[in-house]
Amino acid sequence: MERTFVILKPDAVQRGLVGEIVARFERRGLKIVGMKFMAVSEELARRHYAVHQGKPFFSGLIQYITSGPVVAMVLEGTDAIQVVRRTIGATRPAEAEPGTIRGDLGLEIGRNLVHGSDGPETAAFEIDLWFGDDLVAWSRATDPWIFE
Ligand code: IDP
Ligand code: MG
Repeated sequence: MERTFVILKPDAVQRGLVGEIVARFERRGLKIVGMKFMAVSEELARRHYAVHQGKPFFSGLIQYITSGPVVAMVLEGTDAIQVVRRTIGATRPAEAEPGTIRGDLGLEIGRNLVHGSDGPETAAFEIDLWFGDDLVAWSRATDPWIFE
């Protein structure tokens, strides 16, 4: 079983899309093991997006992610990292497939609604950065009908 880290970015919260987006992950079968509604400090934003430091969009990205509250989540499931990335869709919403979150709900790269970890090392780093040990391992009643 794999875990991955997700952010519903400030535009998702401001547009009232939290329920819509969480519902897509739930329906997919992913299990919520961490979730919090929070303001993002500039320090946390810079650490989270450290790999993008120096790129032309970096300061705009920090401004975007700190511009309002977010919902941070840890999701668990079979191949959760890849499944979440594919459920979210391409970074550029205009290129994201219809049926994906970005492909159904977004238009611009700087307002692309959701973050999902891009690999096992990133997921481990991001889960630790945002949640530490503040996760809930639980047995879900539907697990046997979702996980074989
Ligand atoms: P990802 O979120 O699909 O993993 P990354 O390439 O890791 O995409 O970029 C992180 C975030 O930075 C994107 O989700 C987007 O919000 C923002 N971003 C990336 N490239 C650009 C750009 O060219 N212009 C504006 N924002 C960008
Ligand atoms: Mg990324």
